[in-house]
Amino acid sequence: MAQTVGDFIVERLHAWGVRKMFGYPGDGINGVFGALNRAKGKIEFIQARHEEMAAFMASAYAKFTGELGVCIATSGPGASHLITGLYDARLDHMPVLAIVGQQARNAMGGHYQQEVDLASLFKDVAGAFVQQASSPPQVRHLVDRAIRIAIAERRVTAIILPNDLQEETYREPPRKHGSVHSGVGFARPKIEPYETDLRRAAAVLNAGSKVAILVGAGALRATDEVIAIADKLGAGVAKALLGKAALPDDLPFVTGSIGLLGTKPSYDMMMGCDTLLMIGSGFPYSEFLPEEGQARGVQIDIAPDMLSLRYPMEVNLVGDAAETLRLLLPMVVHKQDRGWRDEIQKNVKEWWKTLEDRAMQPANPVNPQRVTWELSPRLPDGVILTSDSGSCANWWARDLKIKRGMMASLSGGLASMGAAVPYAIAAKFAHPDRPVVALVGDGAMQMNNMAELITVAKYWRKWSNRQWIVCVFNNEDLNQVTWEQRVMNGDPKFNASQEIPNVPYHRFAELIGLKGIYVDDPEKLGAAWDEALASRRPVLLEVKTDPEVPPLSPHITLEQAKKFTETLIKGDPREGSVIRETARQVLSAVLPGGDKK
Ligand SMILES: Cc1ncc(C[n+]2csc(CCOP(=O)(O)OP(=O)(O)O)c2C)c(N)n1
Ligand SMILES: [Mg+2]
Repeated sequence: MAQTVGDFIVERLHAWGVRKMFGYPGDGINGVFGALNRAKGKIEFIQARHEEMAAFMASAYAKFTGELGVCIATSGPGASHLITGLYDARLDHMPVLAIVGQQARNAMGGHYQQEVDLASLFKDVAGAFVQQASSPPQVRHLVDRAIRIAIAERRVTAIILPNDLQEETYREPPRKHGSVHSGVGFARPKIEPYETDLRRAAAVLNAGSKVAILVGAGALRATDEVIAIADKLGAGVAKALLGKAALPDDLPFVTGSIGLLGTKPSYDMMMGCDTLLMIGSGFPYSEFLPEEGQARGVQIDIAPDMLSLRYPMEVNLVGDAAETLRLLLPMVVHKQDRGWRDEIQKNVKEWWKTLEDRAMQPANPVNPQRVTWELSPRLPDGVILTSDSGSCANWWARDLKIKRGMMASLSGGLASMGAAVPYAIAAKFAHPDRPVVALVGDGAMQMNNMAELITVAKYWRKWSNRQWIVCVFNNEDLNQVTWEQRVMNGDPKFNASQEIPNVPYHRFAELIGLKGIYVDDPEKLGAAWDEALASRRPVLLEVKTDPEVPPLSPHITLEQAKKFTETLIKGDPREGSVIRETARQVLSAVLPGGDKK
């Protein structure tokens, strides 16, 4: 049989090194699925329950491997379902290629079934490169460009394939005017700044006496270099959410997460520093960085458009984090005065005690902080950690003490619900030998993570390491937003929008062949984690957690405290228990390190 366009595409993807593809079938893309079948496993197809989940998987696969993530869907609804997952990749700068079907060329423009203007639909999310194919010889350069641009620019790209074209016999581009003759391959360049700019950066860093470092996902492969420069500068290091695994939390000068999900030592360090060194981070909230004019700034980022975006920097260096730091290190002088660092280390030590105190506070029935607190010392080597968006992301960011060699990621820029389980599945396809733990709220579980457990049930036997655990925080509430309504808006909890049904998640897991564990007693949490980690079958650990434990930012402004008090005056439906729980935690957070505004 002659090679079809579908066969050629599969062949070409393979030539580019693609070995895995996440997706869902449909007649708009059958020509490529037929080719995948004929290719006999050269590229493994992983079937999700929903195209959005396949796109999250492609995004997470790119995060956990550093390679291109690929997702595939049919025309119309399949293609439109991909969009949110693709935005996740787009906002976190991940290289992802989406391959989608389209109606037959002769039908297009005919208000035909499942005909959607996909080039327009994908134009924003895949703006770096989106093209609809119209003839066989065109497909070669569409694949080559879509992949090269995705990898080189760390962007999302898309190819739209009319279904009849997929079945046509492939033809190479003819040697004549109007043909494009492209090729395969890309070698990542070494990106580093000029020496004069490095010297300017070193001068700023050497002049400072209180240096704060902020690292993000761009520093994930620069752990040793960040430690080395932090040591020389006598600095502390805060970590943006996507940079959680950049530095281990057992280093005494690592202040942990920053921002709304952040820690007090990170906040205090930023408020007190005279110099800010930011490495590979797009951390969005400027109010958690020094006030303009307070500190001199140096930033290192591989993407020029991310420079001087959150804080006006004096020196902006375009470069790979590790390469740039290696060049910078010999120019930086070891600071003799370690007072600043000692202070940071003292704050960090106290903060870990505060977190333990908070985790051990009684709650009704289980304090959600204790769930992650108990997990922390039990984290297996090399574990990959994911979290959904919701209150558990606070505990994931603050309480989990990550160690060297572990990986951690979530939907950062988009902060979308529904990403934790697909991320945790992709983690297994990226590294089948590593344990995986995902934290998920009950709302996010109901939204789509529950259905994706069926994907786990389908594939887990293929994984060489079968430790795969999803921990569900069952609080019958969309808790993060409940607290945002209370604290940010001064509104009481709106039961109609916030309360969600109680579902026996662990029993659902059991129904589909996974192991289910249920805990509603804080004293049994440790043993439950031990049991889950010892299981050689994927586990759903359901914990009945208290929605009245506030997932609050480390600094609460007086303004927010006032709004919160207003909610009580307006009559929050949970007033009694809210007052009880928050008297312990919220107000204590306002008073000691509270913002003076
Ligand atoms: C797709 C999507 N829809 C809505 C939101 C807004 N949102 C953020 S967290 C959250 C609540 C999540 O509830 P749950 O999963 O139960 O976690 P909890 O906060 O209760 O721990 C909502 C609605 C979002 N981030 N993403
Ligand atoms: Mg919830």
